[in-house]
Amino acid sequence: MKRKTVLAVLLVVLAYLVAGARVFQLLEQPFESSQQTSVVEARGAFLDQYRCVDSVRLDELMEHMILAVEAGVHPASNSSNFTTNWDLGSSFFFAGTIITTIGFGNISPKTEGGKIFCIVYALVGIPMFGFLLAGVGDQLGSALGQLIGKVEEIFLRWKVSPTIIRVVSTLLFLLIGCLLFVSSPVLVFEWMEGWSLLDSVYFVVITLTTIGFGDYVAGGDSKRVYKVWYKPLVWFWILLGLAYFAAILSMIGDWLRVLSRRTRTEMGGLTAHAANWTANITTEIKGVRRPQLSFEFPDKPGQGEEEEEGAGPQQPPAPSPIRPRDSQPIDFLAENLAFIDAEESDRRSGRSGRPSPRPRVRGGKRRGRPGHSSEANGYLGQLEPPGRTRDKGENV
Ligand code: Q6F
Repeated sequence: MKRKTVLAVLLVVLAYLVAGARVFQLLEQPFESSQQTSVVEARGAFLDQYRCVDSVRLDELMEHMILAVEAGVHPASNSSNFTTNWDLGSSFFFAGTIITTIGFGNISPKTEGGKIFCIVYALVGIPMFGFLLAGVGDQLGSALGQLIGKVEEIFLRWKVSPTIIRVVSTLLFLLIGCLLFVSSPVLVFEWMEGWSLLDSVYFVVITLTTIGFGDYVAGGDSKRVYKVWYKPLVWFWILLGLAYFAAILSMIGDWLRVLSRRTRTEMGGLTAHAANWTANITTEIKGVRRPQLSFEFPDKPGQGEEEEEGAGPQQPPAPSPIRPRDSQPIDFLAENLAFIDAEESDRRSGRSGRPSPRPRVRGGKRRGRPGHSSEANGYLGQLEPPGRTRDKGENV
């Protein structure tokens, strides 16, 4: 990616961060103040009711309780109903939050040995899990692809236009995936955890994006007795759901890239730069495209970055002429999909104007979480909406 582009994207991300910060502040700060007031009131009421209690002693006790909670011990429980955070099931769960990079943080190592082992465990486990996820994504992609492929065949027999088939396939991919990995788990969580609908959806998204706040943890309520099948089911859901969400996030990334390409082209239609853009953007997108799962290294270690700065005009993507968004929404959607497709097949067939037919690995550095980088990015590419991956010829 050119340095100028990086700066532009940096600015957009900064603006996004500031805007997000402002919104969160407006939403959360009033609630926080009300909590603050209520806790001060409760303390006052307690001291009023039990006048023999020394307020300094009370504060000391509360400090102690807070420390206990931070150390993962529930201060309210007496020694008879003491529950450990580190039984085998919980430790297994903890290991899972490491290698998936979800990192809920509801339990974390407090000892030096635990922290050191955690470092080593993560460095080996995260790539290993990425490898597994790539395989799962691959299988899931072909399973979903087969299903949707049947629908596509029916549509083809009806002589429905490829454009509509493409849009329908993408929508089906979204719909089936959401049913399997969002809606039904949400119902299960509402039932098993007693969470509200919002809390359940929030948990699903925060978990499968691997953000993992840890404010809600499925299977983490020590006061509940869970069914034996529940935690294994959550594990299974995590495995498949992570692969699905990775594909969704990658798809949204594709859309954003197309959007930025369009915006730039439309804004600059009158400037002298216009002619260069297709070439530039093509290069950029190719640079950022997710690499296929590959353990090969780039031909030469240092190759890349700078050479693209001077890259001459490249073949523009064949379909998707850029014109203002005056067309129907479905056309707009299909055009963008077609554009992404063109990029994809361009890249696959090596029509990139680059000597090396191999996708470069450096694209793997983007997209946030470490677990989703490098070869793990392969799984982003494995599970894709049908019609985009399978070259049927009739789709473009
Ligand atoms: C679980 C558990 C949760 C909390 C430490 C995420 C893997 C399912 C537990 C699960 C077990 C014990 C999730 C599995 C991953 N949950 N106890 O297995 O006191 O909170 S604790 Cl949600 Cl990555």
